[in-house]
Amino acid sequence: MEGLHNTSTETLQQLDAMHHLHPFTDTQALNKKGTRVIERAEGVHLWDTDGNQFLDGMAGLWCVNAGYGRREIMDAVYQQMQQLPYYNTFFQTSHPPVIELAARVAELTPEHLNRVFFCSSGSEANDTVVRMVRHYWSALGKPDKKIIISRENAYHGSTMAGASLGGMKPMHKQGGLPIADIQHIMQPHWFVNGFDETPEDFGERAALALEERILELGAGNVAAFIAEPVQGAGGVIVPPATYWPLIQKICTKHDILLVADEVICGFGRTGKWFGSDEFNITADLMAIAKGLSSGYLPIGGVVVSDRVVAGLEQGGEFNHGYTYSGHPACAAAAVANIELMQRERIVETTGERIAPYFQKRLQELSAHPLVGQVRGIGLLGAIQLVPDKPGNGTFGTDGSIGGFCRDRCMDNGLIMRAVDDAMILSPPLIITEAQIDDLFTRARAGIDLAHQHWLETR
Ligand code: PXG
Repeated sequence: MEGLHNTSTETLQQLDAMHHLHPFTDTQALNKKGTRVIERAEGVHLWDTDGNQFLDGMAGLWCVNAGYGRREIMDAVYQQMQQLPYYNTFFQTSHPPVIELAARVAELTPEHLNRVFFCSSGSEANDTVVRMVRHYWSALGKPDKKIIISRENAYHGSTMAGASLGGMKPMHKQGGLPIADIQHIMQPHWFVNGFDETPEDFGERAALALEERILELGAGNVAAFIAEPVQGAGGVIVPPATYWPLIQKICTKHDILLVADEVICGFGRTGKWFGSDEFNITADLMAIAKGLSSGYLPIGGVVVSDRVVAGLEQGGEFNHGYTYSGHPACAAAAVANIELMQRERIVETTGERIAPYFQKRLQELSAHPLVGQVRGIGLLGAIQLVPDKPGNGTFGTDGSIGGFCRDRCMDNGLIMRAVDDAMILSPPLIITEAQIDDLFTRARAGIDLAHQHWLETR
C-alpha cells in the first residue's frame, strides 16, 4: 500500500473503520460517525486532515508535557536509532541510554528512591508493582502479605492487573475482573462523597477507610496501598489536605507498602516534579510513564525505594521483565525530554507562574450558572457541571451534558475531555498565559452552549 499522506479524510475514515479497533470505543457508534484524523502538531496545537486547528487542552492523554515538535527529542531518538535501535537488558547487559535515564530519574525522584525497573507503559508499570510488592513480602518470609488495596474510581491502566487495581466499575464488568486479592476503598472525592462535611473532616474519614479495611483483612495479609496523588481519569480529584498525611501514617503503622501512581502527576503536572513532592508523600514505589518521555515514545517504569530493593535482594531472581524494558530509543527520548525540561526550567515555571495563572482562570468559571465546582492543582483542572446551583446534586453519570460540552468545544477548536459531567483540562506545560486565555475563552463558550442546551431540554 502506498503511503496515505495525501489521501482524503473520507478514505482514511473508511480504512480506519474497516481495519482499526480503537481503545475504549463503541466501534459501531464510532464508525457511523467516522474518526477525526489528526495529522500534525506543534507546541500546544494539533491539526486534522481537514486543516482544522485545535488547542490541545489534554496534552494528548495527559502526557505531552514538553509540548509538540521538540527537535531535541526527535534528534536524540534518530541518533540512538542509528547507533543501537534495540538491545535487551535481560542477560547481564545494559546500554548507555537506559543507564543514563535510570540515573537521571533517581536524581529527580525523592532521595530514598534510587532504582528504576523499566517497561513501556503505565499499565505495565502497575503490573510490575503487583508482582514486585508480592515478591518483596515473600522474600522477607511473609508470603501471606499479598492483598493490594486501591480505591474506587482510581485508574491504574488497562491490563489485567492495571484494570483490577483501578476502581472503574465498567472495566471490572468485562473480562472477569478484578483479579484475586485486590480490594477497593472509597475515593477522597469531597464533591461526590463528602458534601456535608468540611473537606478536612472528609479527608480524614476517607483516609481512615484504609485503616478500617486493613484491620478487617488483617495487616498480615496486606501487601500495599496504591493511589494516584491526584486522581486523573477519575475526574481530577484533588484530595483534601488532611488525606495524604493520614494515609502515610496508616501505611507506616501497619507496615503496608505505599505505592504512588505518578503516571499522570509525575514530571511536572502538579507544578512540582512529582505529586509525591507536592503532597509530601514518602512512597515505597512509584509508577511512572506518560510525562517521562512527554509521550514521544512509549516508556514507563517503577521507581523503587532502597528499602524495597534490599528486600527484593533477599528473594533471588525476580522472574519478570519485558522485551522492551529500557528500550534504547525510548530511553533516549526520555533523557532528551528530561534534559530539555531542566534546561528550560519547565517544571519551575509551571509551578511559579503558569499553574497559578491557569488556576486563577479556572476559578473564574465557578461563577458560571452551570458550574457546581471547579477543582485543580498545577496544570490539572476539572469543571464540574451541575443542573442547579449551588451544587445541589449532579447530572448523574450518563455524561450527556459533559459529552455535549466536549463536542461543542471540539467544534470550536479546543480539546477538553469529559469525565461524566466534569470537564477536564491537562494542557502541555509549555502553554503560555495568552494560550491559557484562549483556552478559557473557548471553554466558556462551550459551557455556555451546554447551559443553553440544558435550559432548552430540561
Ligand atoms: N496510571 C495512571 C494514573 C494513569 O492515568 C495509567 C496508569 C496507565 O497507563 P498506560 O500508559 O498503560 O495507558 C494511566 C493512564 C483518560 C485516560 O481517558 C487516562 C489514561 C489512559 C488512557 C485514557 O483519562 N491514563
